[in-house]
Amino acid sequence: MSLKEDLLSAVIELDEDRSYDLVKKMLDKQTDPKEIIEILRRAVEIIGEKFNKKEYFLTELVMAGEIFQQAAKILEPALKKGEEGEKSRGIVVMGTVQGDVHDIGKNIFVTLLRSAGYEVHDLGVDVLPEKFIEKVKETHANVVGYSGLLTVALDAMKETTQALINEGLRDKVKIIIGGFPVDEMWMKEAMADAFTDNAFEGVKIVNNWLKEGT
Ligand code: B12
Repeated sequence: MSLKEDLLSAVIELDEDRSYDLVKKMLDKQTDPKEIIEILRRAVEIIGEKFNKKEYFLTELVMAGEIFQQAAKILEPALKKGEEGEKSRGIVVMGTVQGDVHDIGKNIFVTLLRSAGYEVHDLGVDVLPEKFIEKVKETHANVVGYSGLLTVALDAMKETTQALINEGLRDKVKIIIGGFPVDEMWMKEAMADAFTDNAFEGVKIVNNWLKEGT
């Protein structure tokens, strides 16, 4: 079995120690950290399928989230390599919107943004619109990112953008939304500027915005 296959099955089997050892081994062998993130993401997806088939339960999903988080911490220095000493490329305020606690995907996006050189203010999960407002004002952010995996997250996204409009901040930021059910309809309803269900793609979108100057 290759290290990649081994890592995929270690995460799916929720074997924490083996998962972290394999991540370290792969880094030692110069595997691209983005490739490792992709394996972790795929493992969580498979765990989700097992959950749907009732082979796994909520505890396993939570554990999968923790393994992902810890593995991402091991990867962060490698992802940041080459960016050291560079000044921030822009400021991003990010959070999983009110009513939603899913954060694995959000954390991937945050990790990738930080490794691409952005200053990211991660507000966590179940974030109220006023928290976004507060942070945007405080940091003079260029970009705001909403994550949401529940259908009800759309309402929270709309409310958050409405709050930005009410505060006169909407024209000062670009808004990107991501998560499981997001699509063009969500983007329009949430009055956002872009959507994606792929964190790597999300970083490209932010790069393009900030190249153009927000
Ligand atoms: C893991 C999981 C959980 C874990 C979350 C752990 C954690 N720390 O996040 C726990 C157990 C807590 C959980 C709870 C619940 N869950 Co849940 N969960 C999942 C599951 C299996 C996987 C989600 C996941 O992490 N995927 C992997 C990540 C990497 O993918 P991702 O989030 O899409 O992120 C990628 C992109 O979307 C993107 N991205 C994400 N955010 C952003 C943001 C931006 C700006 C950008 C650019 C990109 C980006 O980047 C990532 C990589 O490319 C999904 C089913 C599935 N297969 O998706 C259900 C699912 C999302 N959950 C669901 C439900 C219903 C719930 C509960 C209500 C269950 C319950 N009865 O209690 C609660 C809700 C609690 C709440 N208030 O939020 C439903 C949602 C249905 C719906 N449409 O509303 C799903 C779809 C399962 C199902 N089929 O029914 N869940």
